[in-house]
Amino acid sequence: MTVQEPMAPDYERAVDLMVDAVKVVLFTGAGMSKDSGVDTFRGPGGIWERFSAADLATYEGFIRDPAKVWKWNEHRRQQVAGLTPHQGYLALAEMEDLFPEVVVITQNIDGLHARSGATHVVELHGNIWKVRCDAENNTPWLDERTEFPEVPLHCENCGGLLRPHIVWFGEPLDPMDTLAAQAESSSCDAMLVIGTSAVVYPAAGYPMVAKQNGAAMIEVNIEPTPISEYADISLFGKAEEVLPALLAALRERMDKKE
Ligand code: BV8
Repeated sequence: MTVQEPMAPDYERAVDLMVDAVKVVLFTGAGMSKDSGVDTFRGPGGIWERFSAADLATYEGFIRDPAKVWKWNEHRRQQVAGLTPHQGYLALAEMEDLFPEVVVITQNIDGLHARSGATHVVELHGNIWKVRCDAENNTPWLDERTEFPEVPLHCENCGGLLRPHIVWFGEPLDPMDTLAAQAESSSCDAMLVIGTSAVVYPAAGYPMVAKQNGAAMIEVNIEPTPISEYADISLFGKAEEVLPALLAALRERMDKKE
């Protein structure tokens, strides 16, 4: 059986689906940051092939060994701190000039969307640069240190454990974020689904919410995923290459329209 090679991206068809959109949602996963040097979770060399999600991305794992989770957090902060968002990130930020409403819904915790100029970002799984007190379960605050004086970190207020403001497996997402993601996904005209294996829920459900509410769903990935069959079109290629090419095709079509 010959494995069908993914087709070259059909940008004109993607532009047909997006050009008249009023609201566009940009839904992203770890593959969006791969070209900036951030490891993905699944697939060749992925994080969960090398590290245990149970130890590093669950509350039980954190309570079992908080120092180990804080060392892991410190390592990922150091991996992300000096990174420059690639051209694909900048292309997404520039889409805010092309459409009346652009909302980013990301599963990523690296903060690269905001760093690239995106102005409306819903971070479904939290943010690696925020912490909160586990004992007081209070409002998270920004903590941008890439080296910690001691691990685990303790709350200066009550002495309890600090925890990363990250959503671990088995933990609920912030209701404010799920409400926003549901509202934006169900009212957008087009959704770009970029760099996600679409296996983690409830996040992976939002592209289907968009589709069921009549939006055009356009996937950007290096390989097919479980939602490829539901996408109006899949643009196969790297985010740092496909997104600038898509932006250029959109600009060209919009200039002609004027
Ligand atoms: C919850 C922490 C309930 C942050 C993460 C059985 C069936 C179904 C669901 C479940 C189940 N058992 C348990 C569940 C629920 C579980 C879940 O979905 N598990 C999955 C794995 C089966 N979900 C949860 O636990 C969620 N919480 O359900 O709570 C609840 C309700 C009320 C009260 C109590 C509890 C919480 C989920 C969040 C977990 N936290 N991470 C961090 O450390 O980063 S998840 C982790 O996976 C990351 O957040 C990541 O973003 C997310 C999804 O992964 P992707 O982003 O898609 O990345 P991945 O590596 O998988 O894929 C990369 C993609 O990019 C690939 O497709 C690749 O082809 C592509 N790519 C690669 N290079 C490029 C590229 N694309 C473009 N360009 C490139 N260059």
